[in-house]
Amino acid sequence: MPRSVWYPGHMAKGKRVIHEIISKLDIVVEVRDSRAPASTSSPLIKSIAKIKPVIHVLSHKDLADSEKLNLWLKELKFTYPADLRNKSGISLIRAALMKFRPEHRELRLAVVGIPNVGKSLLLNALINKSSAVVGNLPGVTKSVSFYRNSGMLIVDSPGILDPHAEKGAHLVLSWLGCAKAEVVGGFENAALMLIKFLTLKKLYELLPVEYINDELPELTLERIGKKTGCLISGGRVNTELAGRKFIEAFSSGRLGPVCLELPGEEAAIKFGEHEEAIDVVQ
Ligand SMILES: Nc1nc2c(ncn2[C@@H]2O[C@H](COP(=O)(O)OP(=O)(O)OP(=O)(O)O)[C@@H](O)[C@H]2O)c(=O)[nH]1
Ligand SMILES: [Mg+2]
Repeated sequence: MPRSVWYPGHMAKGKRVIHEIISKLDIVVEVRDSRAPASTSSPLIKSIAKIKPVIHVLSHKDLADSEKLNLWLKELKFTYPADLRNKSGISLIRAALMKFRPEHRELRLAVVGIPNVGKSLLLNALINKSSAVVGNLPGVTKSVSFYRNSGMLIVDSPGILDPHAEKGAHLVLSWLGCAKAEVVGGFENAALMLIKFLTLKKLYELLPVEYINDELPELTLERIGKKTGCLISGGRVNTELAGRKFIEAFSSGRLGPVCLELPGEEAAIKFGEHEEAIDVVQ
């Protein structure tokens, strides 16, 4: 099966439009997720940073392991952690942005990032209005749109992924709800890889069962399935549903705070053995 990723037309178009309007902006805000500050970086940000000032917002601070997040904050420049649901961190971000406002007009900025990191929620907080649509699925914003208030003209943009990224990068994103699980072989596969990852990192507290078999993630998923009522006839476990429930609990923070990677680490995960599971999802 050919190697492919989730890269629907609205992402390609969004990328093109951002590049078209970039020269008219004063600054760009990149949103990443505090739980994986490297894996959730935007594939566009390096080229944008060559031509415009950029500040970085690390969303989901409320769901991140605070000690590990602090290591990232020491490492990264122009970076602001935020709990966007509670609007904590917004005044510092606004103050940092307003330094780039020209005297004669409002500040023009764009919010960019991969899917589901909180771009639209940040935009709403900055303009003090619930104008942009927010939703807990990747791919809610499908086009570039403009919003205005509080001395700012802000461009919201669709979440854009790197179509050439490693499979491991997409796995991490699927655990956080930033990429579709179908791309990495479905929820069962994404969950098995997450169990494997958490076991390798000895993050047992994030696994919602007591007995964990280090060698057999399938057994752990089965136990999770039994515990969460994912049973089918004959007392067997619906492993796809169990995987879905586990991934949803993990990504929503119900299993506890987490930071999947540390500064200096190359990537959160590199598993090559399931390459054949990759497929196109539109
Ligand atoms: N707990 C928590 N949830 C957040 C935070 N930021 C965003 N969310 C949630 O993440 C989900 C995605 O938020 P959006 O603002 O729609 O994300 P987006 O980046 O615009 O997503 P796309 O338009 O799909 O690319 C929503 O359910 C938000 O409530 C945060 O700091 N903490
Ligand atoms: Mg959005």
